[in-house]
Amino acid sequence: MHNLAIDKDELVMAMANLEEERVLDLVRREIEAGKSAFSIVEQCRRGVEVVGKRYSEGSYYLSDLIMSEAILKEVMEMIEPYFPQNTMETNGIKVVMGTIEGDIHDLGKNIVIYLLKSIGFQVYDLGVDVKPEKFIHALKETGASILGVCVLLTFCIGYVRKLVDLLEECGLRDKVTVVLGGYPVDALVKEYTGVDYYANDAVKAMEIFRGFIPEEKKESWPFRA
Ligand code: B12
Repeated sequence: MHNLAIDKDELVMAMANLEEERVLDLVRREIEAGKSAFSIVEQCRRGVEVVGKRYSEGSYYLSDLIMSEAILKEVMEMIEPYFPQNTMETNGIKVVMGTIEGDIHDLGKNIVIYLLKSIGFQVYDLGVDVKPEKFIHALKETGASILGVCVLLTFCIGYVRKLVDLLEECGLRDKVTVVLGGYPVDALVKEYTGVDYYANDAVKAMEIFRGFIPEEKKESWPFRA
């Protein structure tokens, strides 16, 4: 008999090996087995992380990075309907979000934006390659109190620091909470850039944003690992 149980890392490895059909089949099976969209996206992220490692070791090429992007986009299309929708009222907390200057990676940022919008956060997406000045302008225009910044290229981390310095200069630093996300972000990067929080996966990202909603609503937060 066909065994429906999926090995814990099968999806991660199929993604890492860029086996498009297999990834989509496994995702379909995970959905049928009632796995959360949230855990599926995390497995795919881990697979794509391996793609990145193989690229930096020289065994994968740029075309393989592009392939991983295409597969991840297909997966997102498949699982989007299975994310919690409108399960809570977050009072439209405003968030300005964008990928920092010099960097065009946006898959992870778009996943976070999707999750936040689905539960009522009001997100202003500035897109990719966003200059620090443009973030400041958007914060002033919208009055948002949360700034989400995505960075994947290590040589762009300096621009994040520039952004935080600029917030200080404009007198906005105390009014805005800065959340940094992306693959290379860790405690050292947090310290260097001066941001308030950091997340390099969707689980951590959602934990941070849960902290921004009123205490009495925290129980109904829908995103758990
Ligand atoms: C797919 C990919 C691409 C795609 C990007 C497509 C797109 N639309 O984003 C393409 C092919 C275009 C690309 C291009 C390049 N890439 Co690239 N890419 C990747 C790869 C394999 C995966 C990134 C990804 O989408 N991961 C999946 C998502 C879901 O994960 P994530 O981004 O980490 O996001 C999660 C969390 O970090 C967090 N998060 C993300 N953003 C935010 C924001 C907030 C506010 C919060 C709270 C949380 C949060 O939540 C997300 C959900 O889980 C990475 C490898 C890696 N390990 O990251 C390399 C990688 C980032 N790329 C790399 C490089 C070098 C490049 C290029 C320079 C290659 C080249 N020679 O041209 C160009 C850069 C172009 C540019 N100026 O930006 C290097 C960077 C190395 C370094 N030290 O800086 C990496 C690490 C690969 C490697 N190991 O060498 N790339």
